[in-house]
Amino acid sequence: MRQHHGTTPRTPRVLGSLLLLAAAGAGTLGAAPEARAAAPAPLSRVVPAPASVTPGGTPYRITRATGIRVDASAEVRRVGTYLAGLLRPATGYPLPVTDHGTGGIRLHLADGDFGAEGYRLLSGAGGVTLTARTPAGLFHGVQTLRQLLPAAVERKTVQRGPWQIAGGTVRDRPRYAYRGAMLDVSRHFFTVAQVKRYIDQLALYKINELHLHLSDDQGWRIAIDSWPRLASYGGSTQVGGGPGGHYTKADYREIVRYAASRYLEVVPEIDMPGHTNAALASYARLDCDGVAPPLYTGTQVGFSSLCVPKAVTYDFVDDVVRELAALTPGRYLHIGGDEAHSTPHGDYVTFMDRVQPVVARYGKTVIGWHQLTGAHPAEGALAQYWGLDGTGAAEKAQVAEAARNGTGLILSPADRVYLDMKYTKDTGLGTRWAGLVEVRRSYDWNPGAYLSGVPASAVRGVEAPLWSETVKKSADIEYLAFPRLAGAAELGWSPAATHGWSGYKVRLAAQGPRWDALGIHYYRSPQVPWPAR
Ligand code: NGO
Repeated sequence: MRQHHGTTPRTPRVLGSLLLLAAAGAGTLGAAPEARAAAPAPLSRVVPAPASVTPGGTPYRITRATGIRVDASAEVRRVGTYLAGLLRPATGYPLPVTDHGTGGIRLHLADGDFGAEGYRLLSGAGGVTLTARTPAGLFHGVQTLRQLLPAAVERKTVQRGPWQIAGGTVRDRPRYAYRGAMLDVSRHFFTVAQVKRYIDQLALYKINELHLHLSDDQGWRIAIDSWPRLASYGGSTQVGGGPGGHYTKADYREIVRYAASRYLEVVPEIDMPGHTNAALASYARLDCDGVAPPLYTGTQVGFSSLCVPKAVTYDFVDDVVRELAALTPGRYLHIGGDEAHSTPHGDYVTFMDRVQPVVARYGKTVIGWHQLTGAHPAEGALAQYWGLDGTGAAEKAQVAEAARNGTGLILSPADRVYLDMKYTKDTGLGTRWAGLVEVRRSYDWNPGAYLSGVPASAVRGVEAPLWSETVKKSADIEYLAFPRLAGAAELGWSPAATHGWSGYKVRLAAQGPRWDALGIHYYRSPQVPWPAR
């Protein structure tokens, strides 16, 4: 049967009820068949789970006549235009964005108890109103609205409706301000287009921080004008010996701009003093012995170090941090600090004592991997915990003590939210040094109570890192990220009271058809009751 393209059906009435039923709700004539059309998704069927849902009343139905009404503000209009862009291809409706009229979908800024990123969604027969204090809140509300529509709304060609949103109210705001995902663009390089694709996927789950791991032993990925060989030579390969690549400053600004248009802040990371072979290979004068090592395309860690006693090391750090800070409208600059196994501990502490003030001088807040807590974390610094259940008690205690002394924590426990861990022993991609991490294990933990001795207020959020030793293309990113990324997003956004695997797995299952429609290549975990394809 020819696919119906969402216009008014003109011929099928004579063909009998069967055909009418098939076209149910596709156009404006089919009043009777609509009774058979799928009921709208319940307001609670959203990932991350909303803070509160009050269902009730008549659904709103998006039709050819629906308009998107925005406040007279350029930024609200941009969010409205983004929403229209999401809905137009599959609905085939014009969905004009206007600042007048009544009904339809309204995006509205107002004071209220929304916080910096919260929103309220009110849905009824007459329309849907999203209200927030900030455009970011409206944007997150748009993601909720999007998930309440049938998965087919994500397709790029006209689909059958009806496009209904259940009646009622959603009141929502995040548990944590920091909800991140990290992409390692060093072990394998990813193009601007690939990063943008991932940004769009992150936005669907209200992730608001994109951490880019821009340098490591295998590749330096960001142009630094004062040290040009970092990118031109240090970026010229990757794990396995491929061509690598790097972002020009224009490329990088484009990533930052695109991320901002999806309300994500980019957190750039230059990993130091270890994980620096690409830099050491590019400039012999950075090496303690003045001899540049060859480029590295393997996957060992812990063998490289900047030369802590040399003055040129701090010229290098100053130049890199200054140029990177100038490209960064965001608050943070990540200085790595993990696995500095070839840096003597005293040197490590000296290095961090010198480098953290450089970050501050250029107006940024330090983030470091949690080994930073073994030095002297600067005031206001955040430490990113990447240990696992088996991490030694002394190391955990050190992190907890830093947290009690004011260091904020971002939680990325490797045996929960490292997206590069294999799901099962048969997963073709990824590694298993932190164990096998199936979807349930990834979801079922509480960031607020994860590390003992840590005050709840020290936990600033959750981040899901994706290291790319085995990850070469977007389909690889997606297979490892989905479904686990959605769980990490929920841990970051949803109140602890909403947490529960039995409810989550049902909401997660409903994302499957959406990922299919979006062309996201995901792992169909047997733990999740996916609808049949
Ligand atoms: C570790 C290591 C990375 C690896 C990753 C692989 C951290 C913070 N340092 O995490 O270099 O790529 O594991 O899972």
